[in-house]
Amino acid sequence: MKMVFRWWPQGDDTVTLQQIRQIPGVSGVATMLPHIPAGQVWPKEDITALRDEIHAAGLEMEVIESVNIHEDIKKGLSTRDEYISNYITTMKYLSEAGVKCICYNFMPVMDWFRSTLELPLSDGSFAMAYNHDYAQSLDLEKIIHSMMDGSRDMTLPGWEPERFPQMAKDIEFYNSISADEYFKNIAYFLDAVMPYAEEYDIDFGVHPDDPPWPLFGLKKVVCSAESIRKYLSLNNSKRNGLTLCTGSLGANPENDVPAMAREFASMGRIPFVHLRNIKHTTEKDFHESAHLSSEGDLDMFAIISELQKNGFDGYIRPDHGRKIWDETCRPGYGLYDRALGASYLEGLWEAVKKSRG
Ligand code: DNO
Repeated sequence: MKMVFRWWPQGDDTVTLQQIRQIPGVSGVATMLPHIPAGQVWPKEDITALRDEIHAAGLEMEVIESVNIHEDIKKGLSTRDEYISNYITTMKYLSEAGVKCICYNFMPVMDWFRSTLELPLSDGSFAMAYNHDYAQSLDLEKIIHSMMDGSRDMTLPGWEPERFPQMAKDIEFYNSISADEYFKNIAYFLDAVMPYAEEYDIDFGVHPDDPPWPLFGLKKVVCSAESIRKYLSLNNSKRNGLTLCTGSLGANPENDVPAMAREFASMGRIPFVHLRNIKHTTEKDFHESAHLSSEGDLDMFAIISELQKNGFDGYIRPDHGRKIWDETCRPGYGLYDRALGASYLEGLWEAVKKSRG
């Protein structure tokens, strides 16, 4: 297992590589090139410069989160082949720079959604939260405002402003195609890319839909054990794997996250894990919590035990932290609470490992 920490380059992060280097147990970052729009080739020299900057700080760059998928690929348009070919070229350059794992998602139109980015908790910290009735009452303009208002002028992953003008048309398009058609578009992408994932020695981890239920009329593709089985069986390469995001999947209390860790790790299909905890206030309403099992509804000990028992040997990162100690930071991605999370998770990992002999 390698512990990594998400980090944005080019001054788009309040956290520095030097700070990350001092978190015990963290060997590298999960990062990306934020200035390259989805669908374009990532220039080799930009990748090399990023890798060199990270190496100079004493960290590794083995995980990329994310190489985003162009909407034309998701929509299955005739232009997709060019974007797929660009994607494969980017994979080649990343592999030459030492990248071993790519986290991506196949969510239509928008990535994750929260109704509040700074909910005050009783201990004086702030966390991201989701209220289902409120989410359902929003029109597109309000959805965008709701995310942007809490962003503190930093680009939220998946909410890059260049996506906004197209969003209304995209939602309409996705509502007009069937789930089967959408899965065919996914399979087309996977069939094109997986042979190169093998050749370039890169594991792919699709990120679950967050939250894991239909919202704004959009289809959900990775939201339950059954849908994950379906996604993985679209292409049987071992490289076609899952990013087990415990907070995303755990938002649905019907999802048994330790059982998912067991099933998909034993298949060798989990290259990357996002560990975070959430606390439900109703069945569909929740706020994010500190990483500890005792602070939320997810049993981190059980999840880590299942991963270890079933041969998981990939990357883990502490996912979203709360905003604590008056930190000014990107929502969910401050230094302090994620560093506490990393240490807690390292401790759990060691305890499980030693108790198993
Ligand atoms: C949210 C993240 C997601 C994730 C993408 C992967 O905080 O976990 O934005 O990075 O879905 O493509």
